[in-house]
Amino acid sequence: MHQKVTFLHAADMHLGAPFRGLRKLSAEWADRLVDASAHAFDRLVDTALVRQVDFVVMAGDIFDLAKPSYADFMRFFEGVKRLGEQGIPVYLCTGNHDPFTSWYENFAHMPANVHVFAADKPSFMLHRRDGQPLALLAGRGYFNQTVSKDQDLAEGITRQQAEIACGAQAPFAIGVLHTGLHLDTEKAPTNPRALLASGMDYWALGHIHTPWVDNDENPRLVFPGCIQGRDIKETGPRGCMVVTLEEGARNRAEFVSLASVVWQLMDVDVTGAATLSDCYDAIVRELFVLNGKAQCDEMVERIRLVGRTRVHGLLGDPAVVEDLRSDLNTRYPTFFCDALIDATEPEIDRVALESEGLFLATLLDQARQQAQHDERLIAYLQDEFLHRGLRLPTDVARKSPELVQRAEGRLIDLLGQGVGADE
Ligand SMILES: [Mn+2]
Repeated sequence: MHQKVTFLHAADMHLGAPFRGLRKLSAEWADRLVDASAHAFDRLVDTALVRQVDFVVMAGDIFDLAKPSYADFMRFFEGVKRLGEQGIPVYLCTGNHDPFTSWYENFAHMPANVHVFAADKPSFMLHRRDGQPLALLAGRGYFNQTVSKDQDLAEGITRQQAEIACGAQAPFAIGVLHTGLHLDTEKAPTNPRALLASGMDYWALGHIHTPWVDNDENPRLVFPGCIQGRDIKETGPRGCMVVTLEEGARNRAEFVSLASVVWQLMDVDVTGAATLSDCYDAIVRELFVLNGKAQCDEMVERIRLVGRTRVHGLLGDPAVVEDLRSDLNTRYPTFFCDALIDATEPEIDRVALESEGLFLATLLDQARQQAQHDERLIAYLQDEFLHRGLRLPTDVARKSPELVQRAEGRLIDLLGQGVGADE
């Protein structure tokens, strides 16, 4: 019979994260996000119970701080205890936020189902089911906050070493590390090829906050990401992986969303909006569309208004934009817009301008003709950059249509404001 193991792989829970940046804008939303982290952790425990996993692996940064608050510690303690009551062990390693040295005192008080990997050397554990070896677990945690970037935490972690240390063979072998892998070379990096050659079936990794797998078809190196996004750099759903390893089959890592507040960056196209109220309606429509896709209760979003609109001039006034933002935040309490950015362009009525034969129309026509000859435009820019001792960015050719459009908008704005005119 083919053996099979199912486990929950989580990392970077960052319990107690203070959401400092957001706190300056809205204390209420910063508090909501602190709660959201704790709720995401509770949901993690619920997921493990509902899925009846064999065990849970946590790959570091369980707490945001080296010295967690009593409330955060108890939240964690109660959660892992609930797992223990259903016979589910937890195998964990420490991370750079909550290294071994600062946790050490607290380990003595962990429920008996929690097993912590050593941090001064590789350590090995054997998980049994019905008395039979099912999985070897091998890992090593962060010892203190500054593991040297030359120190390879994966060194000595192989299936063979695990078999020797545990005095047993098992159908599955799982590595557990908090590492930057090759994605963050500042934080205990290690070589992915060496991990794949170690004889481990699966590496449960932590540190990278965005979900990442080395291979969609057969994931072996996996970051589940953080369980709750902390700022606008951590957009989209966040959660954990439910992993199934089966003899003779490919690995499966199913992402399970846990965050109740999701961060989003959104562009709202307000092309053709004739009034501020049209802009407002366009934003609200887009908010609900995005929220439907985001699998979350609440959303913090950063909105960029784009497109050509008659209200471009009005939106140039920061007070107007701020009014629009605060109106949104008052009327829709499940969404919070942390910043509203105007990136609109003025509406150009070319036909009208050209028929009047204005200076502006002639100018725009010239600009448009120039823009159509890409190589001439690039040569001109090349000269201008050289003249100033600068190197022309390599992506300028690809971006040129967008740059020309922006330059055009800027020109119309400046002429409209009378810049350069005698005053
Ligand atoms: Mn982290």
